[in-house]
Amino acid sequence: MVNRALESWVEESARRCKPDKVVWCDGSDEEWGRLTSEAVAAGELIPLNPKLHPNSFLHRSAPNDVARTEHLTYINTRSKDDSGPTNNWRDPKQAYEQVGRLFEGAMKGRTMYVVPFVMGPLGSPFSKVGVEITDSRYVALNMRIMTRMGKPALDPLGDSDDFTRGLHSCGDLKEEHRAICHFPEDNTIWSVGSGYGGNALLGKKCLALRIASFLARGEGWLAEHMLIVGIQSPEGKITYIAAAFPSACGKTNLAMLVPPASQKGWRVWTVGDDIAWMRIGPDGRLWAVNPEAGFFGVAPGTSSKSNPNALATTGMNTIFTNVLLKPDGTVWWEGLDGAPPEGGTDWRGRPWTPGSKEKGAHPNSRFTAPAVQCPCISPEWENPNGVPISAILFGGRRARVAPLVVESFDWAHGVFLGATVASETTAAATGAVGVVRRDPMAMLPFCGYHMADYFGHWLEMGKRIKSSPRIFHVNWFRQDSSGKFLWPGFGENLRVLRWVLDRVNGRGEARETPIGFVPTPNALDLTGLDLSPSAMETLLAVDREAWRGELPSQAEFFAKFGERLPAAMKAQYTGLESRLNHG
Ligand code: GTP
Ligand code: SPV
Ligand code: MN
Repeated sequence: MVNRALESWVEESARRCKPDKVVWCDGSDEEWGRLTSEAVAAGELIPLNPKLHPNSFLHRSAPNDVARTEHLTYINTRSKDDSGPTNNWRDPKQAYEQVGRLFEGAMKGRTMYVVPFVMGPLGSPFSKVGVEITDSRYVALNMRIMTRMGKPALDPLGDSDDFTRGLHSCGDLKEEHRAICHFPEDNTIWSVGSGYGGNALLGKKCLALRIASFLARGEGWLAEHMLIVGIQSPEGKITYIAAAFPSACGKTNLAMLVPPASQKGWRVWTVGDDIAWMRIGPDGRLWAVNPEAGFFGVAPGTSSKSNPNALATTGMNTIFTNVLLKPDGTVWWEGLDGAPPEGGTDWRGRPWTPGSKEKGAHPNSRFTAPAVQCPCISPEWENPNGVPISAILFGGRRARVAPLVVESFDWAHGVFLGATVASETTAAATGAVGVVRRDPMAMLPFCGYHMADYFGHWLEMGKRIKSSPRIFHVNWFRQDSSGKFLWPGFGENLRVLRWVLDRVNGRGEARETPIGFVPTPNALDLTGLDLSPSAMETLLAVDREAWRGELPSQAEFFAKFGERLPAAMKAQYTGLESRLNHG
């Protein structure tokens, strides 16, 4: 079927970008074979050892293009106010003009790929169709793994013009010629100057979070930077939770958690590792789908000990980006099992030995792998109706202050816990690493509209959900005075999840503190865990002084929003202040 709206937009884009040819992607295996062969011939992909990594490839990006560039990412609403104080903004007319110039002739000598895709399970009322026009084979191939790409998208689209238009070109890959622009009011994304995941795979952060959060507010649902996981008890009951942690703060790991030996009979099922779209179902509960079809996961730190399921997922049909290449055609990164290899080629293509000063893999090196290959993928992961969510976790990377886990008093207080998440920055975005910043709901870089309105939307959703999920805050990253993590994390996080489930089920002991309910010393099952009582005490402590010290930075953050901050959020802040000072 001919879709006139789509065809005329492709023609218009081709007139602007002037590619040598236009290729419509169908998402077939034949196409994958052709594009990967072309990419290998062009030096964009290196084939890995076909015995050990069948149908898998290494890609090395430009050294200045290895992470999201938040300072060059824009929400271009007609009114500046609507994008809010936490987003970069440009006037849409000006942005189309200025960024349009960067696209002018940008694809000369190159091929323009037209990549139709669906975000969400096929046939689901949650799902959205997008089309990305790109001059990057690497992007087209990644989109094949990360989305339902090609024919499966054109069929449901029919002749409708209701699709997100994403235009992408690598341009000259210079940061000074880079812009990742969102026009939520036009359902349009223009991204130029980067080939990196979050900047260039437009279905992911650009559509499924920034554009989707804008649509979700209008349509009464939630688009969140959250994993979705099912936790099966020894009795066989599966409870689903969603969790928002900032980039490179543990979503993929929690989504694929392997219970430690002491936790007999427990199992974990992965539904999603990065993004959740959540709607109120006919029963009044909150239901979630994973809009993605693959994982774009952090490689460093992934090992058979920390995340065996992720390793198994990457066993074949995987694209690795910016990892180290070993002479035998396999890959390596810091934190993978065993001793570092004798030698290899680092992420920049230079010879590397364990004695090298620089890392072999970039700290934000990644794997792109199909979700179906995950050994613990949930049988429900493509259920068009999603899975029912019983608890929501917010979390951050905090060396101090924030305890291992705290439960909110109610929904509005939970929204406050989410709104005040603070976390140390990571290598997932360019800029300094390890600096504490406010990252509300882990959505600071991904909210497509005014953050104060987003808080308001969360508060409104709470009023509409019947038996709303309980909201918690967790922190796996508390350190001792020598900088060592106090909590073992990874599989052991199940112990915290079990307390969360206990609370959901009206059990689980807790003490009330000014910041919320914290487990009593015996409420967590610590059998088989080698953890000193004093470490546990620190992990569950709520230090009034330290929390009073948080207040000015919370107040300063909220002050950014002025009168637009919902009164209920102000009330939560003054409530905390008075509990800390007088409680
Ligand atoms: P994005 O894909 O950027 O959104 O990240 P993510 O939230 O999925 O993060 P991921 O699970 O990939 O973890 C990032 C880093 O944190 C990896 O190096 C992990 O090894 C490490 N990590 C994950 N969970 C834990 C934990 O429980 N404790 C500790 N100490 N480190 C963890
Ligand atoms: C993140 O940075 O949160 C990621 C990787 O999940 S990216 O898709 O590049 O945004
Ligand atoms: Mn992410």
